[in-house]
Amino acid sequence: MNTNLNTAQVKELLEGVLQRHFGCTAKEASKEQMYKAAAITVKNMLSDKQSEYKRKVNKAGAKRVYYMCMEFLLGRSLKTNLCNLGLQENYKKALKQLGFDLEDLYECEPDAGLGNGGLGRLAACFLDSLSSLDYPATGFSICYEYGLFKQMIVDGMQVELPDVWLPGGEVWLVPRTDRIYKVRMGGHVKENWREDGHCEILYEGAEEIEAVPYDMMISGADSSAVSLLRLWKARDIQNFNMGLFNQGQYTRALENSNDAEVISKVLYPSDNHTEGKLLRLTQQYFLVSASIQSILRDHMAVYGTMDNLADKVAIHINDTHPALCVPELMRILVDDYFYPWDKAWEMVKKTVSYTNHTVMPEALETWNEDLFRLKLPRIYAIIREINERFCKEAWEAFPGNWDRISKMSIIGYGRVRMANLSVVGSHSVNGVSKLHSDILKKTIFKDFYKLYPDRFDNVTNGIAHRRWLCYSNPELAAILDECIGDAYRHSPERMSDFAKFADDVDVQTRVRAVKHHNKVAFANMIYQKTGQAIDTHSIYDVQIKRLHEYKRQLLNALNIIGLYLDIKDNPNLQMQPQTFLFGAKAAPGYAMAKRIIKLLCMLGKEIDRDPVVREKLRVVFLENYSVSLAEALIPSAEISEQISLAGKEASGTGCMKLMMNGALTIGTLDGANVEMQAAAGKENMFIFGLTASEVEQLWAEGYHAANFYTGNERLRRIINALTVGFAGESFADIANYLLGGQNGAIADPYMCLADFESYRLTHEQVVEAYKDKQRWYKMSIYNIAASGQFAADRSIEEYATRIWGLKKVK
Ligand code: 26W
Repeated sequence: MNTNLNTAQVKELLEGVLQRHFGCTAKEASKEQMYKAAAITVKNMLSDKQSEYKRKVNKAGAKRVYYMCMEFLLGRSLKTNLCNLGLQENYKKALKQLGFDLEDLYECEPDAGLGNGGLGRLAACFLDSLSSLDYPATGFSICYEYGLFKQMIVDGMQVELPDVWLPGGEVWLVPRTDRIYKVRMGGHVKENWREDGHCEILYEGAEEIEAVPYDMMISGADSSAVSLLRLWKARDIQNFNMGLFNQGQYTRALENSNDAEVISKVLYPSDNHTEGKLLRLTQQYFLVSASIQSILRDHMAVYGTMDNLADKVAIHINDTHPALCVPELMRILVDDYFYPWDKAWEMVKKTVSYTNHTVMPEALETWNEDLFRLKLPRIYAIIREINERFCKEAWEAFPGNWDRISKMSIIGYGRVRMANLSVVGSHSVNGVSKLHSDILKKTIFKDFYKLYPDRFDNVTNGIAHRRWLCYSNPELAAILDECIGDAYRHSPERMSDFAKFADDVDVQTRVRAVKHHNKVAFANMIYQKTGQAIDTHSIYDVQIKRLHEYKRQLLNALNIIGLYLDIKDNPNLQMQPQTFLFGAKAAPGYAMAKRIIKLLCMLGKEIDRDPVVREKLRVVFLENYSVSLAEALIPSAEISEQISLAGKEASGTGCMKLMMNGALTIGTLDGANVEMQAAAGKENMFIFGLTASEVEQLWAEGYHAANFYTGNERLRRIINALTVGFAGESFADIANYLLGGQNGAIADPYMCLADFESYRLTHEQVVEAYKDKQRWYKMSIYNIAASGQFAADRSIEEYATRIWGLKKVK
């Protein structure tokens, strides 16, 4: 299908879809119907384009990458697709003629929130780049009926509501009932040695579940490629009682049919924390088994042999969640295609690669061995075999070193360790920032690094710069277009040319005017939605990310309390008005995270009640932080808070989005901040606090949080104020958490108190710098110019060349 449509053709398409799908004319259509009609026209174009691209890839015999991930945090699609296809203007005009405003239609689309945070959003940004750079790619995930919960704040408390995204979101999905696979779980396996020398594996009493694919087309910007995102939905076949159904007892027949379908019901809402629940393991195997079957079927259809699998297929496991790809691929190669073990193992390792996204110990997945064996008996047997052979290899490398080998073993102390499985079964293991990749080699994968030094690599994360800059901040992008031309839209490294304009007062003034325009737009949006008023002349100081102790929203809160006390002490205090904006969801079972949300809300409430304070200081907790909210907020942000305890944040990607939109960063030397500072220049970022090695050292020496309390009067007052509380609620529990004294827990485990003074002083410098607008916007321009390095296009080129061995197909 032609994607060069003029306005009349767009109109005709829209009217046709309205008529066929909704039986109405444009005059009769509601906004929702028109949104759906627009989405359907785009989906159809992309489907055609995708088929055409697939033919080209097959003809070229090109290698493909399959990106396996339990999460894809896509957000909305209509705007990105129209922009990528260059159709936004013509759709706008056509819709206007039909009596609709395209911006209004964008608002009709629900976010596809099939992810928790960084990991899932990265996967979405990567598919965008893969399409834009003409690499053949497919993403695999689960078609959760409910994505990440909707957050409501009631009296300062987070309340979770189900995220019903499918009415409205389903228009992007193409059900492929011709590509259903069966996934087997439970039961027993038996071996049957046949006369031809092959061992047949028989499954007895196993449960069979159908995996039904729903495909989404992921467009690229002015490219030939369209990536496919295949989402699996579980369908029960066994428990559905056909007998009853035929007898007309519909409801009874349906009663049992939900068992297996819970697999794709809901996304687990915890980030960086495993719960070890059997359903989660079931989800993981369901995703892996259906996807590997789909990959191999398509491969056979094109090549008719598995022998060249590793030359034509790259399978990437995004964190350990899809690590069962390794034994599942072994299973099919050995059991179904009768490859000898060693040959199959070489193929698997050559095919699979793995990215680690966190070093938080509570995020490392391990499964109870007995549970695992019962649920996945064949996979368990295969992992045993992999492990036995691996331990022999390790023994040869480290003879007699039991201790080391038992740490590296895939099964140990009654647990199946997914990280070890991932390292052993991949040819490449990478971290997501320089610092993180170094930490991996020094800590959790130290022994593996000794054994396989060449296997370890780094690919620093990146973001979809077209979505996060060009499409969500078009005014800023227009300044770049004018100053340096628009080549950066496809070659983000070209953004560095913008540095030449850092001292140009006219450009500074324009960047400032755009920032102000975006601040006003955001304030208006929030006012309309919630009635909360934001002072557009205050500085927008933004911390947006999942709520986690290590990310230290609490450190930010402590500093705000200090400022609050200052104003209470001296109501005439002259200061730059500051608005602290927070967006964060807490995992539903994460008590401390929920308390910190409450603290931020109550602090905001107390300040709001005080007419003197609220002129100078505001705390706004934005409900239900999501991709769409981020797209509206980030263009307006002035200060970016990246204040995790050094060594904990693997990379961070919000930091990159904020930098690219001209915010200045206050941060620790953690994750990608380290490389951001190197790129933008020391003088253009505000770095504070302990470094990762200082943190290690302080732990080793013994960290005594209470010493910081007794030694710092300001901190003492702040923590005492926590105990007294805000808006009628005491936060003595948080004071205790910081100072220890309860149940022998470590006091202040993320060292907020150790970093407090350095944070406070640096924050003062940031606000001081804001006074000099010329200096501020010079720094801002340097940051924007340096941010091209953090585009996902750069990350994907690195993966494609160094790890996956892909070639572009144009
Ligand atoms: C099993 C529970 C669980 C769920 C999610 C464990 C771990 C995760 C993710 C790996 C957590 C995550 O999203 N990590 C983030 O990944 C981003 C993309 O690489 C990084 O930028 C963030 O620093 C990292 O926290």
